[in-house]
Amino acid sequence: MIGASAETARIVLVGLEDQDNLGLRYLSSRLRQMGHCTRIVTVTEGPGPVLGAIQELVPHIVGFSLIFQYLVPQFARLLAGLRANGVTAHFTMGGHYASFEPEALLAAIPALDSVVVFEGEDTLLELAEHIAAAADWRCVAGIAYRGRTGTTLNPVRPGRRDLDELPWPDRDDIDYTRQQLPLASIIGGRGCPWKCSFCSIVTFYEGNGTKGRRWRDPKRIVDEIEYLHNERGIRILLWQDDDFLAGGARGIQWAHAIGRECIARGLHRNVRWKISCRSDETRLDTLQPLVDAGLAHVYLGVESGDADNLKKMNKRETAEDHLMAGEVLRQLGLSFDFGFMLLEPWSTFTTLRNNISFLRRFAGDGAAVIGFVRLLPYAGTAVHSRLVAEGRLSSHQLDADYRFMDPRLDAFYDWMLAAFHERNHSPSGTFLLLRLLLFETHLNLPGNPVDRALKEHVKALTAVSNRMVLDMLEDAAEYIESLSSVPANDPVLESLCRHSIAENRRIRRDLTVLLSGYPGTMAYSSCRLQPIRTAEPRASRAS
Ligand code: B12
Ligand code: SF4
Repeated sequence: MIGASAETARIVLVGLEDQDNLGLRYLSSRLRQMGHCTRIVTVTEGPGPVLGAIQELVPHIVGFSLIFQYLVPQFARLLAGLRANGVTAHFTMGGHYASFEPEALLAAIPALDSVVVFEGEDTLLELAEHIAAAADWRCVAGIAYRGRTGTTLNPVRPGRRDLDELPWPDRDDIDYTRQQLPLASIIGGRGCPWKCSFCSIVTFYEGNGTKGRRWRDPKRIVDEIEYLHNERGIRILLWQDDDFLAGGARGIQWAHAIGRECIARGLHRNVRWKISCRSDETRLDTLQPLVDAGLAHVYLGVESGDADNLKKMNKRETAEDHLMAGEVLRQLGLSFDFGFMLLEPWSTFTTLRNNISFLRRFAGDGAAVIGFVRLLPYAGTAVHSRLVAEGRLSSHQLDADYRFMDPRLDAFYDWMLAAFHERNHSPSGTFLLLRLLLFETHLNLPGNPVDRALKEHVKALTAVSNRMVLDMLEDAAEYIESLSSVPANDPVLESLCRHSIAENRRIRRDLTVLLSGYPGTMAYSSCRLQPIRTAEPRASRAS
């Protein structure tokens, strides 16, 4: 039925938008390509802004993007609020969690009419056209809905092989020029050939038969970059490919082809890139051509420095790979940050200690800010299935959770959340500020020359903050391991927690003093815009 509807469909799209939400923006551009009318709204706690958009557009469908599983309760409240306000449009939802657990989602959100599984561009289009034409939408491939005898899951719609058939994401409503340093998200390909046990990327794209990596054409990608720079003023590109260099020699050739094309069009002078990749791909000969083309920042999926953890995570990498990657990034003079899961469901005090000493070697010098979480078993991942098989998966409002094998590690985790919440998870906490400052002080753009003194100062402060965290982690781990069980309100742990918070505040004060001398920096604005938050919830999501 695609394209056959005489009726123009009206669709409001709702989702979280920390950075450009490319999922929603690809959905919107595909719908617009076929002549339909869309509006994108950022999800909020109350129904206000979404309701406003609905009242203006009077949509046939409201589509919600659930890429983050932890947002289920917030979406449930939002949808209930919209229904309570008299909205009768068809409500559908898509994204990773929605694709893996459509039945649970329909049960959790009674206001939902359907769920779109896996990539949604063509399914949402067909659904919208059926609904706008008042035709029966229950036959649309790639959706789930409540049938008479339970959830009906229609046959999955096969994904497109050729991503170049899709129009560029719809960015019409974004005013990039309002940003201090305009930055945009872009995606060069979809999927990843690796099989890390905590990651849902593999199973998500396996789900609609597009397993592996699909690349867009480098020249067309650079057309999009050229448009973003020339027409929209973009200076920083955030590549949202999960692993930009995935795919072996072919993946590297593809990345280099983009780099060459950027240089040929002169874009390397004014546009800088951030990519995500693996440590074993972080080699001088691979990255140097990308640095020449504009690469400025790398996010490394390190995840662990302990051999047993890395095996459980199926990372197929070693601590040495990570350390070598760190050296390459230092040699190239790039700023970098990294994902790290200090604890995973099979952790022991030995793996914990190994991780702490790895972090000291990896970033003790302050080249990157040390942050850490605990592995969460997201739906669609091998870890999730393994915990189900072991009978260890617990769940709170659909947010999957677990307890450690050694209950003292639960006590350690609770302590860790309280001790570092302010530093690691507050919107203007030391972690985010130092990350931003490391990025800014390495960024070499015309009109934004590197300030060497500030750069050295930031690195030194980062080293102080990192060492404080590692010392605290070590002390708490050693103390807890020496106990047979951990009493509630243990005075030693409480004192360590207070000490950690006080030390972090001292470092943050030094940072504020330093920043007051650099009022032109993004970090300064970010620090002023967001006062520090002091709450210390035991939120499993903060992991
Ligand atoms: C960019 C990104 C971010 C950005 C935010 C992006 C934004 N929207 O603001 C940042 C860096 C902030 C981020 C943070 C986090 N992220 Co993130 N992130 C991504 C990433 C790498 C790319 C998203 C993207 O652009 N995809 C490309 C588009 C085209 O695909 P898509 O979003 O899946 O959309 C398609 C379909 O899902 C579907 N669809 C999606 N929405 C809808 C809606 C409707 C109505 C329909 C019909 C269809 C549909 O159709 C779309 C088009 O085909 C994904 C991985 C990935 N490849 O998707 C992880 C991912 C979404 N992140 C993930 C996680 C875990 C996190 C964090 C929790 C990490 C952490 N521990 O802190 C945080 C939480 C963020 C927060 N604010 O609370 C997980 C989510 C797992 C889960 N099930 O919850 C993912 C899947 C990574 C992974 N490998 O596991 N993230
Ligand atoms: S964690 Fe990264 S490398 Fe591993 S499967 Fe996911 S996207 Fe690929």
